[in-house]
Amino acid sequence: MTTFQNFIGGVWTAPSTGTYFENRNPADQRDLIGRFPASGAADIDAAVTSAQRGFDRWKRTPAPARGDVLRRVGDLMAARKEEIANLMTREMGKPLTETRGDVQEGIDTAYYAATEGRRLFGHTVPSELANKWAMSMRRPIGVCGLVTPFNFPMAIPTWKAFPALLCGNAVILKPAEDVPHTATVLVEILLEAGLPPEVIQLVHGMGEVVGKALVEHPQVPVISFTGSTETGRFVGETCGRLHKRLSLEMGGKNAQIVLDDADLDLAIDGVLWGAFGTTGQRCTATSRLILQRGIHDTVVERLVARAEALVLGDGRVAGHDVGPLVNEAAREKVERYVEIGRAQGATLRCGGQRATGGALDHGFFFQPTIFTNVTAGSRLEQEEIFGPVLSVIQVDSVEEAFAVNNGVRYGLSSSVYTSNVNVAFRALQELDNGITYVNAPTIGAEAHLPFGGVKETGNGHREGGWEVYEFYSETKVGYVDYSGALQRAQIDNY
Ligand code: UN1
Repeated sequence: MTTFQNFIGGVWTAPSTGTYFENRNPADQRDLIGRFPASGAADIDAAVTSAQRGFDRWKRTPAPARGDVLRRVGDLMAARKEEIANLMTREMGKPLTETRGDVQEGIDTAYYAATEGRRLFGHTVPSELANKWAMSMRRPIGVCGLVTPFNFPMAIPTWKAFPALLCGNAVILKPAEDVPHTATVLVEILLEAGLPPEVIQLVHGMGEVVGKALVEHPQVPVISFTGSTETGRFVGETCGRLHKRLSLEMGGKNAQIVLDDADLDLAIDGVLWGAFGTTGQRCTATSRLILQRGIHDTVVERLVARAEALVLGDGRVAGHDVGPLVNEAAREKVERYVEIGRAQGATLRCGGQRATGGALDHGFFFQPTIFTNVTAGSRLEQEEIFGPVLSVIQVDSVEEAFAVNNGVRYGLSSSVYTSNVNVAFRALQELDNGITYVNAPTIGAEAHLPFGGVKETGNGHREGGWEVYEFYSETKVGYVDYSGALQRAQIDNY
């Protein structure tokens, strides 16, 4: 059995605790991937000390040269795409087609970051005084603590780490304990591409121990967290108290709206992919389907038939559509929500149970589940489940559809299927989400556009695209007065 280590101080190193946890395949619990460090707070201390040394050197490296490292990272990821997708599916379960996409999102993020090394734009603007120069520029901040989830084991760490590094910061990565192997490979690739070793630190372990120590560490001025809204609240309180810069990416209760005038084939393909892709374990997953009355019964009937035909199994085997949930706690949470749905009077149309029999008995499989007659405002309709459970809500009008979409505390993504261009543009304007798709599912964000949500999904920052570079850098303004005299702004010129 392989024992993996942390990467701290420029070397692969054992945890201060001397203890390790096991990482097993969620599709087959008999398959042990390896042992990973169950690190302690002392490992975070060591990582911070080293990262500060790394930062001191890296911040002086020109941004285009930092970009060159990230371009090589993209090349290395592309060369190893198939191998990485395989190990990702083995440790988190989603089918190979999806883990390939996950690696590709990392490659896209690397190449985007590489080009940003030649931009990192500031502004030059006229001064209100003669013979005076006024401009802004971007500066690195310091050591960034990145706490990442299991569902996109490669893409999400790259969304955070690559822009942080491009901006000249040092990074401490604390990956989810369900997917430590992917994070290990990512760090190997960064080093192979030429990143100076102390610029990146990898600390494995439990969120309550090392995630907490990282968030609370006074010498880590930047925290980026993707995970549950509940944990995000703790992270936010801590960072607020310590005056840290914080980006939060949290829960979702994303809806696909299908109106009477929609292309139903397209809408049904979309909801199947949005609701049951990644076994429903995406922040952007479709967990609500809002159907206008005229097409409600037809869509439900056809959708249930399609959901029942989905093939569950090991994601590395061709022909399997849906993989397992990531662990037993996730499966128990889904079961609890099935009970809540039943108790609140929703109608279970398919699924609702663990998927068992044969090889499925060894993994955390759960049947794709659809409830109809779900009432807006009920717990099933309001709370994030993070599993293969879709709630169908019937509405009479566009206005009611929009109100139901907006009637939750989350606001990540939404989708509307319609052939009416006016309604499509109204949806872009009126749906309270960070991302709205027209005639496409709630999932599928691209790496070069800002990603994030409103309300309790986020705290106003975005990942991806150009906006994330502002999060990972500090604005510095420079004034150069070459008049040779004292010029008093707001006084001498008025
Ligand atoms: C997530 O759901 O946690 O838009 C990230 C998507 C992916 C990223 C999802 N590109 O579904």
